[in-house]
Amino acid sequence: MKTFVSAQAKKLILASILAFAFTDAAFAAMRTVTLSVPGMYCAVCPITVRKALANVPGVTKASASLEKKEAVVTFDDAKTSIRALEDATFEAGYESKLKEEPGK
Ligand SMILES: [Cu+2]
Repeated sequence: MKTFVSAQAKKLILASILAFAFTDAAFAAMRTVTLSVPGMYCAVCPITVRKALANVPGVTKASASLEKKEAVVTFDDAKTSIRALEDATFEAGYESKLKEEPGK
C-alpha cells in the first residue's frame, strides 16, 4: 500500500510539473517591451537602434522613437531575452534599459 501511495504521489508531482511547464510555455511566446534609450539625440539614432534590435534573433518587431527616447520591441521569449536586447543596443552605441511591460 505504501508503494502504491508513493507511486500515486510521484504521478501527481509529475503531472503538476508538466502542467506548470505547459503553462509557462504558453506564457513564454511573444513579449512586447519598452526600452528606455536616453542616448538617442538625432534622426539617425533611432534608425541605428531599431536595426540593432531587429537583428537580434527572435525579435519580430522593433521600433524606436527619438522624441520619446525609447524603443518598443516584440520578441520571442524562448529565443532571446531583454538582456540580449539591451546588449544589442549597447553594441550599437546606445545604452538601453527595460522601461515597462504592457500587461504586467
Ligand atoms: Cu544620432
